[in-house]
Amino acid sequence: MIRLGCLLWDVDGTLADTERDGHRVAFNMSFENAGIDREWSVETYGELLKVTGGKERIRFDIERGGMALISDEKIVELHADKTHCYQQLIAEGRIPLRTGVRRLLEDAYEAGITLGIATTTTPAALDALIEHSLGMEWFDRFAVLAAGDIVPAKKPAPDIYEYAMIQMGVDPAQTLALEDSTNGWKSAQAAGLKCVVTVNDYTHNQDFDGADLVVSEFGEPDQHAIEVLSNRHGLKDLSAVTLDHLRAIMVQ
Ligand code: XBP
Ligand code: MG
Repeated sequence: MIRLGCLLWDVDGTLADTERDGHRVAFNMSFENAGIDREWSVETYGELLKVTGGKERIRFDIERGGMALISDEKIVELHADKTHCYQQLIAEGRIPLRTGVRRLLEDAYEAGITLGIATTTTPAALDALIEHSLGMEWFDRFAVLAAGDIVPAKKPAPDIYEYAMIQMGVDPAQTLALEDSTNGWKSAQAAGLKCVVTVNDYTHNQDFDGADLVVSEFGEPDQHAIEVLSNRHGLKDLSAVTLDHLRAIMVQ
């Protein structure tokens, strides 16, 4: 029987709703700091999210004519300032964890399940979120923090998941990915992983065909019931996603 041995967590949109009020705001701050006449609205940012990675997203906006042409060197500089702005926003404690994230992390940690991070975001941005939203002790509780340019191809490529699993020495068959976007789900799927998706305002209309479970949030058992968008294993009692549900997915 296959057991749940490892949980691999996406960051942006999964641990916390960082995109609209975190990354987007930080990009706009960096554009202003650099004297670039461009502001990404909530709607525009939704379109740009189809490209993962901040530097890649800026380049994409330039290529589609949204932002004036700047050199690759300038993009790297701009993105470094964006990361700095993002760290400041996170340090202000603006972005809480999504519901159920801390509960699931703590339950899994106490159960001895290996925990890891597989994200497209920059390591410094990830570190800020762990320090200010999760807590310093989590730096030691994750077996790997796989992030950003550590692999050449970002999600939806499987590289970051594969890298994380090699680093941790875990078996894909015992590993479950937690994601929020179609790019993330495709990345996990291509790495041979089962996947639970927790959608948000930017991703609820995306395609998650074949994902193991798709929910509005992980939720809390003593709060309002979550919305279940897809439940291909027919899991019961889904008013909130629990560690038992994640275990049940692995034995299917
Ligand atoms: C989300 C992303 C990232 C962030 C910005 O990745 O696509 O690009 O929006 O991060 P994930 P950087 O959901 O896999 O965590 O600007 O630091 O690249
Ligand atoms: Mg994400």
